[in-house]
Amino acid sequence: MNDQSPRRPNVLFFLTDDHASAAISAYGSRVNTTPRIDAIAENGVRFDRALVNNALCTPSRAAILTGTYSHVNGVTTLATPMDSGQPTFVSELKAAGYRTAIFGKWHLGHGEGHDPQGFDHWEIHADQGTYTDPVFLTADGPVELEGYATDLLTDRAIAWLDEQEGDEPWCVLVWFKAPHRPWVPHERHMGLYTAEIPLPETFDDDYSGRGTPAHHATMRVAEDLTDVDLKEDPPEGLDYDGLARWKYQRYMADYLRCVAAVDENVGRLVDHVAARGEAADTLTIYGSDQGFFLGEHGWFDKRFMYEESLRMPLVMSYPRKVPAGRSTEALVSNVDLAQTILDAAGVPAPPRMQGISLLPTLAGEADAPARDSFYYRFYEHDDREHHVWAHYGVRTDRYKLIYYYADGLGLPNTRNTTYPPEWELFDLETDPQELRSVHDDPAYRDVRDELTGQLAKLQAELGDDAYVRPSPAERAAALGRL
Ligand code: SGN
Ligand code: CA
Repeated sequence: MNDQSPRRPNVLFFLTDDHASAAISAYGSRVNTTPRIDAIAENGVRFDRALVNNALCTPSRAAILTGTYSHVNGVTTLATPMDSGQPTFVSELKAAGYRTAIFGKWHLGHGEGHDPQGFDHWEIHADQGTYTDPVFLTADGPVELEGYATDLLTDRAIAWLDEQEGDEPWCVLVWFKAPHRPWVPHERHMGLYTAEIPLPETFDDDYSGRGTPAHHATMRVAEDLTDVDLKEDPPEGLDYDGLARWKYQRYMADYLRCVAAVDENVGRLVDHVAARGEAADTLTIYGSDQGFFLGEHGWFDKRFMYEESLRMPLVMSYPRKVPAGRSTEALVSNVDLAQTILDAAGVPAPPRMQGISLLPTLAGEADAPARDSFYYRFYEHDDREHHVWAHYGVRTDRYKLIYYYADGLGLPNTRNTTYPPEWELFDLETDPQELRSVHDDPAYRDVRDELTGQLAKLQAELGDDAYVRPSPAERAAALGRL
């Protein structure tokens, strides 16, 4: 291949589990540095408003792979495995001659109809996976490996790349379990983050400006972290605030150590691709399946449509076609990634895909297509673990409207109760931390009415139905698992 001829890019796609942009220095982290993730942004584009359609692992991964919203791909909750026969960017790339592989967290179900399809090769964690001595499920059965999962996945991806012969481009997904709960660091990182980690400004939030769901959720650093998360006993005699602060330090130190291992391994793989002489023609993507609360509002976990969990970190580079060193505030989405990758590869996207290719935005085109409003829906209602209520909503450049629709789509909730629906409206310009809903403020009546209309319009455009009920299979799955 001569250097002038356009080459279809390789795709190197890192996805982490629960990595908030507040723990990435390219996004201005106050708590850590991530030089190798930052380097991807420096060589390409940092997306400052990349939003997920449903801030939970399984649904977000299904949206990323299929380029569709949850009501289209059928993966609404953690308990709804994906029909993996539906078209994904990977299956389309493979059909177009790419060599394709995935290493790491899949979390979209196992067995016939749910195992990865469209991949030449797959080695995946069972469900959530483990940090140490992981078992990888493969087409030939389970394989037990000794070591630290973040390192091992990278080793396996490098080995697979080096086994490939021929000139066709490749697409490798390296989807880390880290830094998901219970945050188990490698020994080599235990010396990091021993100094005090600064608290986020909203750590002592009392939820007074929000509706019932924020009060009701059980994901408080002070109350809901367990022994497995904390790994040591707190000192005696701490009051509520003292205990909250001690737990925050414990939680964050391990979380950031897990991130340090990710950052190193991102670097290792990026360096390996460069050593293979493929840096210029590789589309490198780093993202996370959702954001995460790192003590903001006193919380860990995600699920809510609030900014910290709604926003995924997303940086991409593709030196042959994408100028270095830019950032964008365009409202982009996890649903856009499939079409972006296919566009870069010159492979047509199946018409059912519902996103927007980000390639024009990446290339810095002035008239790049963009959305002016974004649709979110979280389906698990009052789940057993964190008790977040089901909700949907719309986010625009300035505002966010959230509707907690309360009936759980007929899904069970653990307290066997229903709640009256509630609304929240945030003005992100005057209240970026979302501390005061202005839904009932007469000054915002017009904004509220406009957004309510916008929400209905988005649901109609995307084919979602506010009142749709789950299928019998979905309901059975939820009854068994939620
Ligand atoms: C586990 C975690 C939860 C987390 C879900 C979903 N608990 O159940 O805290 O919200 O996963 O996470 S744990 O104690 O078992 O770790 S997701 O990333 O898969 O959506
Ligand atoms: Ca996740």
